[in-house]
Amino acid sequence: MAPAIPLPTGNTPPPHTLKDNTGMSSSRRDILRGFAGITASAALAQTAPRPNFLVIVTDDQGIGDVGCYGHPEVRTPNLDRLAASGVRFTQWFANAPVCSASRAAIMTGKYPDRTGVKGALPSEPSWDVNGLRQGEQTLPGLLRDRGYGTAAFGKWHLGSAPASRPRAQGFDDFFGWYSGWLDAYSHRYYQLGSAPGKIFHDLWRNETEVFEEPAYMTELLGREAQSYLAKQSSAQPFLLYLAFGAPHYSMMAPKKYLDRFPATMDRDRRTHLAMVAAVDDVVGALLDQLRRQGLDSSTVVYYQADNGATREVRASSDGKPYHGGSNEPYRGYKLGLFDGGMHVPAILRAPGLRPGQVWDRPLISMDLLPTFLAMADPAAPPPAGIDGQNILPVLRGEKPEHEFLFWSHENQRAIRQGDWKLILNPPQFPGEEMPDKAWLSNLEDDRSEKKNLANEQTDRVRELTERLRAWEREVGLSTPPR
Ligand SMILES: [Ca+2]
Repeated sequence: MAPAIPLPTGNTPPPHTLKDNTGMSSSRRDILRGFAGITASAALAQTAPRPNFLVIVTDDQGIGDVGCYGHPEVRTPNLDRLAASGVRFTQWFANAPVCSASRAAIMTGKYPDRTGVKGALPSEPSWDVNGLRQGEQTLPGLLRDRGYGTAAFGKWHLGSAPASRPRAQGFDDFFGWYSGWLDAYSHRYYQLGSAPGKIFHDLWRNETEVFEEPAYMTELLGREAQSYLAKQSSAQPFLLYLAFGAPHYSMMAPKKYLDRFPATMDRDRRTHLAMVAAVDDVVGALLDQLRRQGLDSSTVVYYQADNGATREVRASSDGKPYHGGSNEPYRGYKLGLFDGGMHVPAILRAPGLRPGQVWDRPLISMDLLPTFLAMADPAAPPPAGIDGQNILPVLRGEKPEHEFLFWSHENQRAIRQGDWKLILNPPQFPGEEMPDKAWLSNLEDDRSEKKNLANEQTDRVRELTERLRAWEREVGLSTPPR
């Protein structure tokens, strides 16, 4: 057994009441004790083979769209099983409230603004959209340098220009699409919204366009991922990055998944949950495949959503703001910097991590690259030029969490320090009043960001704003008008 890890001293937050995966209440102190079971990286180096990585990213799935986050109408038994065998994070943050920027942070370990990938990249049949830059240091590239086989399946959305494509960014194999979304059966991108008309086929194996018989996209990705895993052995470690296009529009699901939910359920909610159920079935098949291969104890499985559920009208079946996804209990949606936009579900199962734990302090997607690199190569120094940090010492209580976290989206800015969060130019969603231009919340007291404390805490607003301005300068962002 690993020795007990002492609790961090100093700026320790007060005990939080929360529930573990067995439904029993426990305190933060107990959770930290639970993390005494995390294997120290030095021990990993001596005793464990280099782990494989299965990284699963879903698209526009809210934290209220996963059963183990306390939403009983959702059917995700396999994600729930993953949580029971790993660590479920209740304050995991995407680095952006939208697809491309969020994925750029996963790939690079940096704030997206540093990578040049902002917001959602356009979808064009000219295959020349610039995304990740040539020479970018990426998670797959760093692992490939260390002898890993690397594959990306599913939605890329990090650029279709040759230098930005998966195989130029560290992946050996690619099966998927470059665009922001596809028709789930014909594998065609189609423009929705104010300027419809652009429709083109977008499915590729490496650099070659491939055509499939009509097949439900989530199941097609499951087929490819399972086939990839079936070829793996302990001879060479691998990274499989599996990015589902669900439950993003196009909102479609086969009958067998729809039939799991009552016909009386709201139409869009039912379709949304059916799409999630299809993803969950694939997750289950992959976990089973790892076990059959004898690879489950040597494979890190990580799951997160790229951003929160959306409110976009173009996702809905009735021409009204979409309501099929849920970010409850958080305020806001995709494209906004209230927590609902980027406070996402996330689960990590890893060798040495005690199963069935819940971590309730903030972590962020840009931490994945240094964390996985440390697992793969404990002797490697932290990569230069990144913003993320290895989370294992944080979980062991040896290192503090990030003192500050920052987000940008268009003219919105947000900063979090401890439980304080300031948003400048916060978003207005349909049916809500226009929020004040500076919105300060204490997330410990008000996790739904309902009450603006900016007028009561002017010094704090000024200090946090100064920090935000310094961060803008550091990552090369301009200061938007307010
Ligand atoms: Ca997304």
